[in-house]
Amino acid sequence: MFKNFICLEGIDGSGKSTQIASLESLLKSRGLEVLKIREPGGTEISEAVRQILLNPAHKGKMSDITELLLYNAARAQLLHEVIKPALEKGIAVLADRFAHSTLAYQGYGRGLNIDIIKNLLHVTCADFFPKTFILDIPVSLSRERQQKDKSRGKADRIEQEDNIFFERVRKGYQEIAKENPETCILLDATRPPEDIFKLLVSHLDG
Ligand code: Z5A
Repeated sequence: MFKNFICLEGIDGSGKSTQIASLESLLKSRGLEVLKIREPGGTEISEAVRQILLNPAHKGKMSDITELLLYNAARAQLLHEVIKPALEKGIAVLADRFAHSTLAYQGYGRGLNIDIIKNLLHVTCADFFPKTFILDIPVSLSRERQQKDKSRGKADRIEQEDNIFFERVRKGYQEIAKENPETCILLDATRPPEDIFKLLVSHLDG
């Protein structure tokens, strides 16, 4: 695990972008150079893969295995072009989603074999795994926040899944945190953003 590689995970609307913005300001105020990334995407190739993955026109057509491999293809390219070079230069990398999204969505959500996914993630990421904070909210609150957020466009292919799918993803994240207490911290993200941020920083500094 890389100390300067930090990832925020959670279901849609759990507040990842909000916490990343606060974390970016804090790390910069501490004199660190910071790079923000979001998955899938972040390179020309990975952004092209993102368009394929999230396109609502592919709903019902894309196989679960294709989905699994495309998320990992986008990630492999991002690691190669952006994350590894940045970490090697001492730049702090803040990630909006990383490998645990694949375990939660494709593993627990889609029901693909967890051990196969873990092996695939080792092929994709080698030893590049971040310190991870999982923002935990009920699916009903996730939906509420999505509806309130007027800046959002039409729901993408994954957002169009039903609540039962997102319940499985949420449980998956809870399971991942239980299995990896050293590297994955589960935070109650129903609390106000400032409270969540204080907790997050106390874990980072502790
Ligand atoms: N996916 C996958 O299946 N497998 C993979 O391996 C990977 C991804 C990497 C990418 O979506 C989709 O790909 C994602 C998982 C899947 N699909 N889903 N669903 P994306 O990149 O387009 O979007 P997102 O990552 O899901 O999240 P988001 O919409 O950007 O949400 P967020 O960053 O977590 O939340 P936010 O923008 O910070 O906050 C949402 C709203 O809530 C906003 O109005 C805030 O002001 C408000 N907010 C935030 N925090 C709070 C608190 N604490 N209280 C009250 N209100 C708050």
